[in-house]
Amino acid sequence: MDFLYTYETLKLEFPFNKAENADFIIFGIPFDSTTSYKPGARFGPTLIRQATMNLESYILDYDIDLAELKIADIGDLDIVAGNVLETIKRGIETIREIKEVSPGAIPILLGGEHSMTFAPVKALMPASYVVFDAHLDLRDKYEGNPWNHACVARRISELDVDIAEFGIRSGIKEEVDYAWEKGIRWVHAREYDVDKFKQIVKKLPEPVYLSIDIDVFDLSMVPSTGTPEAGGLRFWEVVKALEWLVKNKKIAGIDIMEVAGMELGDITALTASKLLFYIMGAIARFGK
Ligand SMILES: [Mn+2]
Repeated sequence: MDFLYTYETLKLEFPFNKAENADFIIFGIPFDSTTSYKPGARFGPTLIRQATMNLESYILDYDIDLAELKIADIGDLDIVAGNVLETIKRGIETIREIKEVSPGAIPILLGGEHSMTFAPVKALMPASYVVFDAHLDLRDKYEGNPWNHACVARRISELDVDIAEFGIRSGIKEEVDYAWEKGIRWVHAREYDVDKFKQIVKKLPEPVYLSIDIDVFDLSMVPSTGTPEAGGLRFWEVVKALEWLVKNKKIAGIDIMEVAGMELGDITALTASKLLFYIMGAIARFGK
């Protein structure tokens, strides 16, 4: 199967690795043209894949071997540097192709800047959007651009999708007011725990799209990201919430975004790759 806008790149090496009848279809969007602080998210998909080479495919606490799952990696999106909308359009097209080839597959997007999350959400039209992020991303415009990474949750809110945000510790008054008006629930990083996550997410309609901006973690774990913020979450308190999520809600799609970096072995990519393995393992182990 050839996808219109993807090309071969460093691929995750799982034995199954074909799109037809896959359970998980991974693809990258190596795009970072609206990044406002630290650049490098265009290298995220490659760095995450490369970092998985450090990991065992067997997940100890799940007794699951990812090598036995139907995982396909279809490569990276052929992006248009500097052109957010054209790249999003190609992303939407690719997600639609994925669903045609393998209707039961869960697409997993590796970013790339967070603006790209609009593509899978628009293509999949889930009932809810659950995001782990340091930032509210509810600005109407940033630097004059409504498609800036800082506006992605706002654009998604306009699709009539229920939204809940976790691990937040950065935003402006306009965003807080907008969240209040629109009934968007958000939990500050210092107030976050798995019980709060469950209380909010259990009320959300299915299916759920899950977005993880890697900057939700404390910056000591993810120094290479577009806009790092101190005071973030720890690894297991996110994984435990995700286990509950996949057990209790149908998942439409997933992304891991804003992994930047300039060198192989980057800490941020190592964090993201471990999370990617846990997400697939958790769905295989507990998923509904
Ligand atoms: Mn963020």
